This record gives sequence, C-alpha cells and structure tokens, in this order.
Amino acid sequence: MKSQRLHIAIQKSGRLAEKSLDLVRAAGFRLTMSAGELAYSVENAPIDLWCVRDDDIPTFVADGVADFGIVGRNVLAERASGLNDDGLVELMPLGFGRCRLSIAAPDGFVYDGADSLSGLRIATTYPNLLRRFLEARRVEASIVTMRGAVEVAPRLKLAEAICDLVSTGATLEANGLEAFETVLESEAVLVRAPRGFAPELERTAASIVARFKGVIASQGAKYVMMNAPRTALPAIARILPGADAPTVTPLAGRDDAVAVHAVCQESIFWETLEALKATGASAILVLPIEKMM
Ligand code: PRT
Ligand code: ZN
Repeated sequence: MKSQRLHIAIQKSGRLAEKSLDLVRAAGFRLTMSAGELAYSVENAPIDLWCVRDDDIPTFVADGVADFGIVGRNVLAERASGLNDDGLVELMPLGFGRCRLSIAAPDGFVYDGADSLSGLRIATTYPNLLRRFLEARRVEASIVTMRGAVEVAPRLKLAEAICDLVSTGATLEANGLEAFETVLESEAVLVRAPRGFAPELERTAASIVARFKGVIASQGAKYVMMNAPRTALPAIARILPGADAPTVTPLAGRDDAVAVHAVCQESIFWETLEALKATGASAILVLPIEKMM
C-alpha cells in the first residue's frame, strides 16, 4: 500500500529549486531534509518533497509516484505537444521562473511574420512546441533538435534561427541574436495528474492548493486604510489599484467621514497616496499582508 503521505516533486537544483522550497515554506510547511538532498519531509503535515531533474517531474506526476509537481510550463507543454499527452493538469501559475520560448535569429534578420521562417533550419530543445507553432501557421521549416547550447547553432552553421527560452535576453545579445516571435509564455506552475487522492489525503491536498494560492495572492498585495469624506468614496474606489469592494465603516462622532479599508492587488506608489490625499483622505496607511486565504 502506498504510504499515507502526499508527494510533491520539485527541481533538485537549478532555476526553480530554491524558489520552490521558498513557496512550500511560505505556505507554512516546516521542512527537514531527509535522504541526503533528495527529499524533504514536512514536519507539520503528511507531505514529502522529492527533488529530481525538472524534466522528470511530469513523469513522476503522471506515473503516480508524486501527487503534485512544480515545474516550468515549458516542460509540461513540450510533453503535452508530443506523444505523451497524459492529461497532466496545470492547477495554477506560481509567479516565479518567468521566461518565454522565443524564436530568434542573428541581428539583421528581417522578420515579417511566420512566413519568414519558411525553408529555414531552426535549432531548439523544444521540437514539439516548435512543430505545433509552425504547423498552426502552415510554415514549412526544418527543426534541428539539440540537447542544449542552442544559441551557438547559428554561429556553427547548424541553423539559421533558434527557438529557446529567454528571460533577461543577455544570452541572445551575447550571441548576436534577436528574438522576434513568442511561442510560449512560461513560468513555474503547480501540476497534478487527473486522478483522485487517497481519501485521507484529500484534505492535505486541498490545503496545499489553498495555501499556495494564498501565498501567491498575498505577494505584492497590500492592505490600505484611511479616513475619508463620505463624498470621496467613488473617487477613492477608482484610485485604489486592483481592490475589490472596500470596507467602509463609520467614524465615531463624524457623520461626514468614514474609515475605508481595502486589499489592493497591485503596487501602491507615492502617486497613488497623493491622489488619495487629494480626494480629502487622511491618515492613509499601507500595510504588507502576511497571509491571505
Ligand atoms: O538539471 P535540470 O534538468 O533539473 O535543470 P535544467 O538545466 O533543465 O533547467 P534550468 O534550471 O536551467 O531551468 C528550469 C526552468 O527554469 C526552465 O524549464 C524554465 O521553466 C525556467 N527558466 C526561466 C529558464 C530560464 N528562465 C532561462 N533563462 N530556463 C532556462 N533559461 C536559459 C535559456 O535556455 C537560455 O540558455 O537561460 C538562457 C537565457 O537566459 P537569459 O537571461 O540570458 O535570457
Ligand atoms: Zn532539465
């Protein structure tokens, strides 16, 4: 019988590894390392983390060895566009590991829509996604599949263009390449297989999802409080960025003024505070949010 713990597969080392652990910790799960660096146990919930190569994470989840995985959408999408569409479900984006899968060519290449790629050799480690992209646009080009270091392919005359992940753009620039088309916008995502959990683990599974959502939602969100003239409420609602219906409460002994509290999903700049003040608001406080559910 399978052990009565949930398993989350995360990247062992690489761009997503540390941030994945940070997310689990921010969700209130206390980690202790076990089995060397290959696994962590959560002390305060029946959860284990398995640390593996990112490319293996979809297989772990699809085969039922892990219940959840934290992996780049690019890795999942490449697999789903190939022969291995095993119904893995992207539950939510996690807000880190952002990058795009882009098509790039040496500086000076004139790109005038996907037809410009016709007849070219394009080097990539994402042959399935690239093939889908080209097929959808009815462009015939040949795909040169590489294991890595795709950015050197044009210089080695292996290809005229490449299709690779880009985050800062420094790698492209260092290799005299320019991106002109996006095949996929990617970031780390939480993935699970489309099957149920053992009944006794359902609650833990739901709590992982709810807590991760809470962590993501509270990142960048702020709690804003102020006193304001009643008449300024419509203007304040327009100024507060990404706020749902604010809470409005009376102020003792003042009929003309109220206290306004709101959760704002977007950044609050000094300009926002100045605009609030201009409506007559006073005692404006902006507080970080530690947890949200
Ligand atoms: O060992 P393992 O197989 O687990 O790791 P890996 O080497 O395959 O993956 P890793 O750690 O490099 O990346 C893991 C995930 O991070 C990827 O699947 C993406 O979802 C995400 N990610 C975000 C990136 C980048 N940004 C990124 N810039 N993955 C790779 N790159 C590479 C890109 O391929 C190119 O070589 O970085 C270079 C470009 O970066 P810039 O900043 O110069 O544009
Ligand atoms: Zn990898």
